[in-house]
Amino acid sequence: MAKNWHLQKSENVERKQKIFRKREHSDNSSQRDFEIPEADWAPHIEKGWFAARVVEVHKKYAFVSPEPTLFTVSTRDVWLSTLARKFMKNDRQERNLIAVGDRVLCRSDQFQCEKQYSELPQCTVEFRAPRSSKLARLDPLYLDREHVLASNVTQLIVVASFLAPTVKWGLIDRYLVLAEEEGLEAILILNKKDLLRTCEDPTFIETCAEHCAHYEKLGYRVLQVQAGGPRHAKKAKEEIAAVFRNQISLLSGHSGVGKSSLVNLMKPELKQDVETEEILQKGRHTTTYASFIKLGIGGYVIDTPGIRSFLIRERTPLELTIGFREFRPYIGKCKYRKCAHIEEPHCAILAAVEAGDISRWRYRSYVGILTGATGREGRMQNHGGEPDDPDSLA
Ligand SMILES: Nc1nc2c(ncn2[C@@H]2O[C@H](COP(=O)(O)OP(=O)(O)O)[C@@H](O)[C@H]2O)c(=O)[nH]1
Ligand SMILES: [Mg+2]
Ligand SMILES: [Zn+2]
Repeated sequence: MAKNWHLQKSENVERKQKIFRKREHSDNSSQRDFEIPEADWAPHIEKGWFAARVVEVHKKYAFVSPEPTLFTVSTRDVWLSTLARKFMKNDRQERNLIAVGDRVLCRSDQFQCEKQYSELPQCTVEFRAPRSSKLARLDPLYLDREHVLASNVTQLIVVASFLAPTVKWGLIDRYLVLAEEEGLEAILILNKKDLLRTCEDPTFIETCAEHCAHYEKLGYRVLQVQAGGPRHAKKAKEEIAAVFRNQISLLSGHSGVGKSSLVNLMKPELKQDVETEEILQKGRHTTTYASFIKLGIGGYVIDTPGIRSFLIRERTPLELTIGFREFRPYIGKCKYRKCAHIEEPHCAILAAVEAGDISRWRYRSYVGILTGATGREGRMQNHGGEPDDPDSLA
């Protein structure tokens, strides 16, 4: 199996190089002209132009909220926006030129009657400020292109439920890799603690306790809470609020784990729909698009949709070892410079796993991501569900 992996990997490298060569030669000017540092916006600002925050991105349009100076956005003041035509090209490396959390410069279209197809005020997004951080997955339609899920967040909150749905440690690790790469603090919230209390499988309970303790040992903050469900206690609220307050948090995790329930504890400007168990079992998601929500306790949260496919772009073993913080002390200590830490002799990481200094399940996560064996769940459903649309913003 490992041999096959090496073969597959070299083919992938070749394919990737081809893509990069193509990119170098393709006209990527639309992306370049679109991104302008905020300090350089002033000469472009004319009457009717305003700074805003992207609060929701749909396929053909986005919602933005005016934000004259940073962190003054009211997510109740919503404008319907489209992207300036000149930027609607299909030669870009990113599926979406704008993402939730982007700071943008908009031109009001209030008086252009032909565009009036909504009650909301309308505008065109002319420029975007560079992103201080971004979270992206691979576009399920074009695997050489990124789908930016959110930008400019200050922390990543990975939400999982112990049960219903059962926690997937591998998914948590994939999110942690992204956080490490972006230099973002990641916090784990393990929800539905009440269900764990009534669980009758002692091995599962033990594994959960061990894994949570291990993440804490690695330096991640871990909260075990009950955000909703029957008779949920209010006392967890302050502990949760302390995590969200005055941050721009990106909430990620499978549908049904309790993300909206968590947001609703933080006095959001817009109350979030909480799925009923019945709807969840049928597999329908009401939160389809990520949205930027102002919290009454201070700060903002971006709630991401229940994404079925969370495939992160290919990484070299070196890139990936950086995403696993406990692997870092061993970087450069293997016999072979290009060691992938799979089966090579005198591998420092394999030795650390043997010695118990790196946990076996974190190591398995590493191998899963490296070989592309994890994260493909439901990719086919998604593939069929999303139309091939070059003008799509989402
Ligand atoms: N038992 C229990 N159910 C919860 C808890 N938190 C949320 N739920 C329920 O789980 C379901 C999904 O919650 P929701 O917040 O919509 O999850 P989201 O899809 O991640 O936004 C809803 O029926 C909630 O009532 C919890 O701590 N315990
Ligand atoms: Mg939700
Ligand atoms: Zn190695």
